[in-house]
Amino acid sequence: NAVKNNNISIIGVPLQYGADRKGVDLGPDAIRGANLHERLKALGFNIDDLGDLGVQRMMTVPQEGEKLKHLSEIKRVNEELCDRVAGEMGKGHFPLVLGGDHSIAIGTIKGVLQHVKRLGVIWFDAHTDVNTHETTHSGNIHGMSLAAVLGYGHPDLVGIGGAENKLNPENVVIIGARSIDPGERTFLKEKGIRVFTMHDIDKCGMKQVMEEAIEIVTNGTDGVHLSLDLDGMDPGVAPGVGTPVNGGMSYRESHFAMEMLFERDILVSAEFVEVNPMLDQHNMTAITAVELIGSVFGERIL
Ligand code: B3U
Ligand code: MN
Ligand code: MN
Repeated sequence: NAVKNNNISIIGVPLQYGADRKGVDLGPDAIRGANLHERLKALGFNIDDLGDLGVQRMMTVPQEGEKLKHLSEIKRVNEELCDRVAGEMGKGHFPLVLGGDHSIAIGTIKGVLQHVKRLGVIWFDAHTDVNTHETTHSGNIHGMSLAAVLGYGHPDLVGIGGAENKLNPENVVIIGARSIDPGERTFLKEKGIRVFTMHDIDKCGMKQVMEEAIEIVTNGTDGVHLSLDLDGMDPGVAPGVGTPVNGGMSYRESHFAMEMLFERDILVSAEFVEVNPMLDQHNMTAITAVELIGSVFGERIL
């Protein structure tokens, strides 16, 4: 985990097909460019940057009648990511995955599941990403990745890294949600997934939300993965995202949550996704991402 393990393996995934929008493929470089290495090295970690996975650069047009946009390239990249993450964990390294759109959570989580069978997941997001091929309106796979790792959705997505490897809904929490589709609402209720909406954060405060969340993701598990979509934060501090939603988590709330994760020492892996430099202002969203990463790995004010 983050404290005992001194080796962090950085994997960039310049994928934009899950969002069907250019720019988010530039996320990994923008995050690196905001002094990621220096920051982590200053905290005493050894950094092994594996570079970016190869992704088809051409933005292909979704095929006629193709309900899930760019399914085959997304599947291919995620399978490669799954292997890469599993390989780094096998070496005892902490995988830090940089997106790319949120469809890459499928590859990351399936890779972690190869080593940590009973895995808890904290999903920071304005959305809940539990659409399936049956409920999606957009056809964008980044809105389906959490459902896929729970074992629901298109067989090509569920099958990545083995359909038998999946999360237990009892050990998954979503934090920061404020845009949920009707089909997702049904799914969340049916599977009993705990969602801490912005309403809950306003009502109870981030400290209590995180305490409850940590209890859920650690109960009977052997490790926790953090999947952080930058659109979970308020667009005022993270404007460079494809689907901004007003009323998000503040800079302070988000940092406090990351600091609590470090204090509890529960993470085995993390990913930061949906940074879109083409929509950003002064690289602000990438800088915010790196600052959050700093807090996850132990940066303190004093
Ligand atoms: N739920 C919508 C919107 C969305 C999901 N994730 C993002 N946007 N970033 C969908 O397309 O499934
Ligand atoms: Mn997301
Ligand atoms: Mn989102």
